[in-house]
Amino acid sequence: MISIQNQIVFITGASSGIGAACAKIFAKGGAKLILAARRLEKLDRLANELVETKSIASGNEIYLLELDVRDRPQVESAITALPDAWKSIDILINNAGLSRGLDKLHEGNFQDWEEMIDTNVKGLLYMTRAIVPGMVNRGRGHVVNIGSIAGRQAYPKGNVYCASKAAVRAISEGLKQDLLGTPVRVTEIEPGLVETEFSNVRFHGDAEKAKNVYQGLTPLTADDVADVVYFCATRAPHVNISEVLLVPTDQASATLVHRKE
Ligand code: NDP
Ligand code: 8X3
Repeated sequence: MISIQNQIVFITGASSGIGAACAKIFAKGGAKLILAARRLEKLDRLANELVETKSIASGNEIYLLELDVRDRPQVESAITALPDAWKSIDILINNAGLSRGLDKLHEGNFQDWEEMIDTNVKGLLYMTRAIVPGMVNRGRGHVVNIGSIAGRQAYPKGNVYCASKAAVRAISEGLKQDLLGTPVRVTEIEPGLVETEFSNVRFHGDAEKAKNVYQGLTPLTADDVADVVYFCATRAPHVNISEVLLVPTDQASATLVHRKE
């Protein structure tokens, strides 16, 4: 196991769910955190909590970025404008992502499609393109992409979300190949059902529908996923965990779950 102490960890989508849980576990390990999302007030609250709970030594160990990963010029200028002390990013966690809608493809909503593809695929690419060259030049780095079980197996009405996560899988594999010969590592984490704001966002704020997704089963928590991300990031430098599929015990595949009556 390697220490995460003083490593600079950039987490996209840190305002909620898996990203926020990653912030907490990496803070406890002594990392310096760059936390990015569109909702700056939620990042502020998380940063205060990390300082108050002494998970992090001081506010100086956290850098907050109001960032929409879909906006390429914004991504590029945010990375370029990082203060010198924050430029040498060691770990990039490409976590920002979302699903929108659960509709048959031929009845799908264009805006939902564009939001998913722009965030889950293009946003992840923009972040990777902006940060990985520095990792290659410095001869150290690790990219952790949050994919999904949905990237391995499509499910009814999941169509475009599943396609976006299949793209994350292919991009992760391609990046690993392209970085061969450098010390930069690439990991893709593919969770099954995790109870976060995910379903609430998918159903455009319909809390009842969101709750039903996890009805009768014990889903993963964001902390369960963050724990695995942390495990991957703390292996010895010669160890690259390329892919991890983690599901609740109540889930066997993207379409097969066990629910109590
Ligand atoms: P949440 O909705 O709780 O968190 C999503 C995060 O992504 C939020 O912090 C949100 O921040 C951020 N985000 C969304 N769009 C953008 C954007 N354009 N720019 C910057 N940040 C953005 O869901 P999860 O924690 O569950 O999701 C995290 C990742 O995990 C996603 O990639 C998701 O696809 C994946 N995943 C989730 C699973 C689940 O069952 N929950 C299972 C498998 C994978 P803000 O709105 O403030 O910008
Ligand atoms: C999130 C898991 O099965 O809801 O990627 O698509 S699922």
